[in-house]
Amino acid sequence: MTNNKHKILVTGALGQIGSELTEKLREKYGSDDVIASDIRTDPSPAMLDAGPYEIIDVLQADSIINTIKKYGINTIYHMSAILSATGEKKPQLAWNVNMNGTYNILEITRELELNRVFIPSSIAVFGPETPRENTPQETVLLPKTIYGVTKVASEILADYYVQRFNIDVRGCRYPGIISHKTLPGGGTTDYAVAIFYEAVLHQKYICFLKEDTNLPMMYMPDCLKATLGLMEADRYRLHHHAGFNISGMSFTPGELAAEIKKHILSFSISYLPDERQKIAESWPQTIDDSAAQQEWGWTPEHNLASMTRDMLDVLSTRLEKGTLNYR
Ligand code: AKB
Repeated sequence: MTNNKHKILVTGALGQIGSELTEKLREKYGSDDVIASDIRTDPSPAMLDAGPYEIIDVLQADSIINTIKKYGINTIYHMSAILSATGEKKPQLAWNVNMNGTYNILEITRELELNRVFIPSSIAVFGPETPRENTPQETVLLPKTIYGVTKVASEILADYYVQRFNIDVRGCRYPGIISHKTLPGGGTTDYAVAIFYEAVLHQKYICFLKEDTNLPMMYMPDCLKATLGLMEADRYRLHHHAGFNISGMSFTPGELAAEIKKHILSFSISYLPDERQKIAESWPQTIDDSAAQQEWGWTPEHNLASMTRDMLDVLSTRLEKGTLNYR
């Protein structure tokens, strides 16, 4: 980076990943140097206490520019997005937010000569024509969801900005992310979070995917490790930019339920697949992340057993204290 002091803007900072990423970045770079932003006008008192918060609609370039100038921002983590399931209900909204929001961020990065920008991608870039086992870094990208279409287009656009304008854009293809601080919203992999809350609260869960639907997943600590690891990597070691495959673990709802049952003996699961099943079936089952390993040293720390233990410990403690809020 040209300017050594990090001044960071996080868009989508009230979302599942954005909220924990903001916290992590504040631990690392200091609260005042990490500006949280979201379109929502109702940040929690905790978020407001923790550091600067700005209301930003990523479709309004002017408000992004004003915030960047106000705080002297030089790095952006662009976490706002409409995910796969919501995208299928509102394709026009998904295109608008995901494409025009990303375009605004890239253009502003170019115009204002910012140091670096993170634009996440997703396993949704893949489609049924892609090899589903050990999905390679370079492969067929023919998604069947509008979310996937916008993520493929964003990866290509980001690469264009890297080649054409020498901008430092980075991003990885997130799998389903499992976490216990902020609930996910509108994704196909969201069952893998909901199941834990239902297990702790009611000891049963009705899953919207079939029992044997194997998908790539990752625990939040690994998601944050990957995001920061990629952003801190030496630019000259990177041959890829905005679309690194990253792998954590893969499991089916049946396997996750069996793991939860080891801790909660009375837990039971039933299956009522809905329209998200088709999306899940178009995605890979396991991911080859050797490019991320080689170019910036990526390795995950959590597996199904350690993630399940941790999720249940945290949520059970919260239930005991009366602080478990769910829907
Ligand atoms: C979704 O399910 O849409 C997201 C994703 C895999 O990007 N969690």
